[in-house]
Amino acid sequence: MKEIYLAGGCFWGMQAYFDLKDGIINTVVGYANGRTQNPTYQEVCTDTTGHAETLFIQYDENIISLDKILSYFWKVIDPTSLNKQGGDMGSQYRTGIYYVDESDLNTIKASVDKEQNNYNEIIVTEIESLKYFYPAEEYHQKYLQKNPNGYCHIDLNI
Ligand code: MHO
Repeated sequence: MKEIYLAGGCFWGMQAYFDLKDGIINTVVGYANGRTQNPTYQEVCTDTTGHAETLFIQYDENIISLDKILSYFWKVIDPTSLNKQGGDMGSQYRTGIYYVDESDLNTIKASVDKEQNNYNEIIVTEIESLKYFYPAEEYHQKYLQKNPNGYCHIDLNI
């Protein structure tokens, strides 16, 4: 079992999207790589905590590779958009790839380089080691399963 953390805008859409993919064993939405401890959603929404809405993914690498996960990630984000995805704006909606395994870095960098060929503008997706991750409130977990008609900034079927 391996782990990766992805920020791709509103986290409940990211969760609903990746939960549909084979090999994704477990996901948790939360707040990553900010400056405050145990942030609440309300605090993160003030754009002062530095946290990014992030999806924690545990995956079975025998079924899905990190490269494949990243190719799905690129499909649903605009990596050239700074602090904005879909209708949502603010630094919590920046895109990011936060790794826990240093040896994933080559795969991540190669994936970014490949994706850059699809854009004239520079990819601004952050690539950092994971520093903090605080799981979000329970009502945010599997939000779109609980609220099937809820807001979603991405197409879940691609
Ligand atoms: N525009 C959405 C974003 C939610 S997502 C968890 C809302 O305010 O409901 O950031």
